[in-house]
Amino acid sequence: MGLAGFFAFGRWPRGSGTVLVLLLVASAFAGSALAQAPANSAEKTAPHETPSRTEVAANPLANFTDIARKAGLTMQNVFGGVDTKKFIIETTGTGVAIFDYDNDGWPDIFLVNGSTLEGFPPGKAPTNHLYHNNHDGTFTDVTVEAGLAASGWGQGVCVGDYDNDGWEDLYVTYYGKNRLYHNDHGKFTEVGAAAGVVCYFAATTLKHAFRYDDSLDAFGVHGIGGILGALLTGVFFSKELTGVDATIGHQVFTQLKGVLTTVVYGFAVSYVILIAIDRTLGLRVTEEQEREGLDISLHGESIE
Ligand SMILES: [Ca+2]
Ligand SMILES: [Ca+2]
Repeated sequence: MGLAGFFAFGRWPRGSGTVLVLLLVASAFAGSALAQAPANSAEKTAPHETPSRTEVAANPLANFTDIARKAGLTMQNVFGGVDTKKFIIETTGTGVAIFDYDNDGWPDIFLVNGSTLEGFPPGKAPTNHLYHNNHDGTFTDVTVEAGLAASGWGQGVCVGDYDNDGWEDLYVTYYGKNRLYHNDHGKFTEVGAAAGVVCYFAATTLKHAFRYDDSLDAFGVHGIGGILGALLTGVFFSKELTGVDATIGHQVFTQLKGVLTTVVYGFAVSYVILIAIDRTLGLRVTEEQEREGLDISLHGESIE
């Protein structure tokens, strides 16, 4: 009978106080004995006993100490509110890549950073950070020299030598525009930016300057962007990747010939199609659609 069973009897007989004390003492010993019994039993039968906290503290399986500041890893990771977070974007966190960006045989550290809903004054926003391994357990922040001082809602990063030149490149994902960095002997260049800037220029300034209207900005984004991409393919040409024994200059010239051929072919075929449509369905949209612009009237899109 346990203590609960004893107290359930209600009124106790006269003189039962002594009995109660004895039973309490007995129960305490019994409880102690019962508590010990399974442990003793398990000690004999279980091949791998779970160590107690005291034993773990005395013989730690792993012992990690935060040496980040001592090692020079002093960046502050910013990601949304410090005390409270309102939106999912504030909770997704960033990423890290440990890779040998300068090919010296020692792994370096690239840390992605985020932002806050309030934002920061110009030039004050937190950036990603690249730390160079000093070969002695310490690191040096080389973010600016390496060309990686970018801000935004960074989400993650992956490493890969996409052009097979022996230097590992970076792809950083964002809530917003992702960034592809080409590693040129330890100096990074964002190659994705070139395409974005040129296409934006073509779809806005060029479009207004030449007073043409093409739905979905086919010429500015796909035409100009495609030409740039074709030419940059020659710039980032690699013998190791293609197996073709040629120089970058030769490959750029080859790409240029391909671009010119495509432009001439595209112009000729488009002209034939335009003539055919003009004589059958009619080429022009309504005056109202023309006034509003094809991007908005046909697709509801615009670039400001
Ligand atoms: Ca290194
Ligand atoms: Ca590379």
